[in-house]
Amino acid sequence: MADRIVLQGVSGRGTHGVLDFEKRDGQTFVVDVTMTCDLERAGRTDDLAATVNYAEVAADVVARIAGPSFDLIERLAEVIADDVLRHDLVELVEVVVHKPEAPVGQPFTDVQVRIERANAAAVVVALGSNLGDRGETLASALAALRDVPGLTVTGVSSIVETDPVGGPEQPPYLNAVVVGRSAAAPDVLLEELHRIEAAHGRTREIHWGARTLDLDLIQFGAPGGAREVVSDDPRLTLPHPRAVERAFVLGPWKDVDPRATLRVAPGDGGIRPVSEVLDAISPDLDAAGVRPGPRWEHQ
Ligand code: A4P
Ligand code: MG
Repeated sequence: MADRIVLQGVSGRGTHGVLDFEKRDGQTFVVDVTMTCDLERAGRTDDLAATVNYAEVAADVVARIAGPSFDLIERLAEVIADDVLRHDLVELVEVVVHKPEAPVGQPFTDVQVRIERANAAAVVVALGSNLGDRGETLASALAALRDVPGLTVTGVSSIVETDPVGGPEQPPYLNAVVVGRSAAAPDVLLEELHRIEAAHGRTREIHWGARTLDLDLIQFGAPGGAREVVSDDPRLTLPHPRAVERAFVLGPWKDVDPRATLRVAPGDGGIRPVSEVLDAISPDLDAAGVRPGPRWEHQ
């Protein structure tokens, strides 16, 4: 996939530079941004929400040029790249900062810094609890997830209360879904999830039985994207094989990311919007035993 949005020659006055007069008088900076992202859905739907709004990116760039002064254009390039990578669709960004009036001391036409940065993989984690103080457990698990090295939480669903699915007779669950970006590999992230489960008193006696905390890795990498991981390894199956049939996962997932997609089969045709999969299995969440739950504690 090599779709790109190229934004060139965004310029403004800024005070970046090491020398006093640069910080005092300012000068012109020019920025080019190249974003690698999957534009097929935008092309098919003609929907602005399915792409990256380049006007927004340009406004962010100008705000950084005119914003607080940095000594180095390397730093300016880095913060611009960080801003662009907040757009979920962007997989890779190249930022070029030109400083054509730089105090070089010799005749020259331009000096540029060019950097390339990749977005970490988009990940989806489902939380469940049906033993003990369920709300407190979910809140504490969320705090622990925010502390996982290499994991950035970008969205948290509302909590739902759900009838148990499968297993022996057991109390109702509280479920929620967290989305984020992981710089850590899938197996490393799973280990962290297991560590958080254990820290919350999780034991594994009965398969599908009641538990203080269950953390499942639902998806690693956007379906069809460069960092997607598909695996049938029983130690880590991706995407999670039962997510596709579970309203208690799909409901909160759609809540936190209405545009989310899920791989239901191999190949390009096997990627479906989560909202569609949910509608197909249970158009009525209440009838599927998924009801609004309590608010998040201490958030
Ligand atoms: N494993 C493989 N793939 C994954 C993955 N994508 N994410 C392995 C997480 N773990 C994965 O899981 C067993 C093993 O699966 C792990 O050692 C891991 O290496 P587990 O958490 O020890 O056991 P479990 O949770 O009893 O089994 P499992 O298969 O994870 O159960 P589910 O599918 O999570 O179902 N009803 C409601 N309403 N709400 C719920 O949250 N949860 C379950 C558990 C049943 N019914 C429910 C709910
Ligand atoms: Mg589990």
